[in-house]
Amino acid sequence: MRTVYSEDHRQHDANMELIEGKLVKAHEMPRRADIVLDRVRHQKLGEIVTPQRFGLAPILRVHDEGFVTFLRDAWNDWLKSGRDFDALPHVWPVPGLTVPGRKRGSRISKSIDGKMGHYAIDAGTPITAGTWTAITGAVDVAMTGQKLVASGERAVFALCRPPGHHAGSDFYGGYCFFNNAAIAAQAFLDAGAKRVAILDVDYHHGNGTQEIFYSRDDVLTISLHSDPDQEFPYYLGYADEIGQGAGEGYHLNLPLPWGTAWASYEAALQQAMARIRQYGPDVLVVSLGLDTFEHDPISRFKLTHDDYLRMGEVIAKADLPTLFVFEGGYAVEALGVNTVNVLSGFDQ
Ligand code: Q9C
Ligand code: ZN
Repeated sequence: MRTVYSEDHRQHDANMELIEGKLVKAHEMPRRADIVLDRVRHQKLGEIVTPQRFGLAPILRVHDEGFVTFLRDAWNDWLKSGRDFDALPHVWPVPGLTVPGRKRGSRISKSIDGKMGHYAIDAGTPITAGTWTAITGAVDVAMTGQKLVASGERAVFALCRPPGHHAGSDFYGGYCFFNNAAIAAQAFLDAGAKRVAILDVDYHHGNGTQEIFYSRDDVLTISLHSDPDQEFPYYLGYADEIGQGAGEGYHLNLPLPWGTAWASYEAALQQAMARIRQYGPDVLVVSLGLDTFEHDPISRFKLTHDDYLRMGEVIAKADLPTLFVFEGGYAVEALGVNTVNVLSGFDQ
């Protein structure tokens, strides 16, 4: 399988993140992509392709224009406000801090701090000098993969960084800014696909992807993740979230407890694959997070190196054109092996 990769990711290199109330070194770092690319080369997975440029059009099919403009200008606005370190939000417009009954966004403060609180879901996602270059580059990577799959390749790996699945139509967070997988899924539809399935195997709930397609039946979203009663993003990812309106029944959440190992993970994955078969999509997008690994520093599942080979084999059984989009995974030294195990398990 071919891998799409761009050096642009390197421009997003945060110093610190706020995690569980504490400032620590950022887990989402350039080395994550480097180590995966090294392993792709070492295992001779396939050719490495440089992305084309797509501009803002595919992004605006999924994301709100005000949100896109905010991200484009955020670093400059932050500099102008006199700060020279990474930008993190620190105040949020909870309902008690807004006029009762007024819709979210009816007043967005002109200050960068107010804007960040409006658009961010957490304080763990720094905006840096190179964030805009990296996030538009990540979309180019996903879109280039989408084009290759749409023109007949069986499977492609989009080595996107930063990740995307926590980002929704008008919010960022969980290390994510633009939803690379959702943008690719929309592009498949725009290119003529009737139905797209998104399978999210990242350790965390794919809340952004779910939000973007929640009222629609042309994209089936399925997420296997750590129970939001225990884990980020806490407020979404419960089993009773099934979609609304036309989307009712087209969004499946499979929350699993801390400590989950392959036996129960595989049972949930088989349930997901059965739902995908029943849906009969034209194409499958996999949000490929590797933070389910037993030694991930911020996660609590127990998958092993070999389990990722099996994961790839199980996903291949759907026998669909497949775009893998890289998401989370923070046990950096193991990330290359785990990622390429899924892809080579799939390719067998
Ligand atoms: N234990 C992705 O994997 N911080 N994002 C969690 C609570 C946010 C992870 C802190 C983790 C986001 C793409
Ligand atoms: Zn994750």
